[in-house]
Amino acid sequence: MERTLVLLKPDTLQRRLMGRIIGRFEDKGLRIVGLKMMRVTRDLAEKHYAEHREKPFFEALVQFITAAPLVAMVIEGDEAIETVRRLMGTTNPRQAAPGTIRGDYGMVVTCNLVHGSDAPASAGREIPLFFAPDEILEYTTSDAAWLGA
Ligand code: D4T
Repeated sequence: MERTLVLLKPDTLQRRLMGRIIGRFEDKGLRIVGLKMMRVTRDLAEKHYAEHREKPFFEALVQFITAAPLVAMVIEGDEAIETVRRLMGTTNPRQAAPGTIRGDYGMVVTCNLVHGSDAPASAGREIPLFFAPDEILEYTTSDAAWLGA
């Protein structure tokens, strides 16, 4: 069982797509074990996107992610990291496959609706940035036997 950090970025909330996008993860059979709405500070944004600090788009990215509230989630499931990344689609929404979240809802690379950790090491670094241990709930669902969860 794996855990991954998922962010519904500010554009998702501004465009009132939060319910539909959370539904994609639920429909797939993944389990949401942490969820909160928050306004990301500049300090947290810079930590979360530290690997992009030298990139030309870094400042615009930090401005965007701190501009309005977002939803942070911890999602759990077998191979949750890769499964979430597949549901999200590629980084540039214009090139993302139809049927993926970015492919169905996005047009702008900065405003690409969702974030999902890209590897176990990233998930291990990112989850504690956004969640205290007691904000993550241990539970199972009644359909777990049918979903390998
Ligand atoms: P995140 O990290 O948000 O899940 O996105 P990806 O894993 O799919 O893509 P990334 O880390 O390469 O980029 C992080 C973030 O930066 C924005 N971005 C990216 C941008 O504004 N301009 C760009 O040219 C690129 C490559 C989008 C996602």
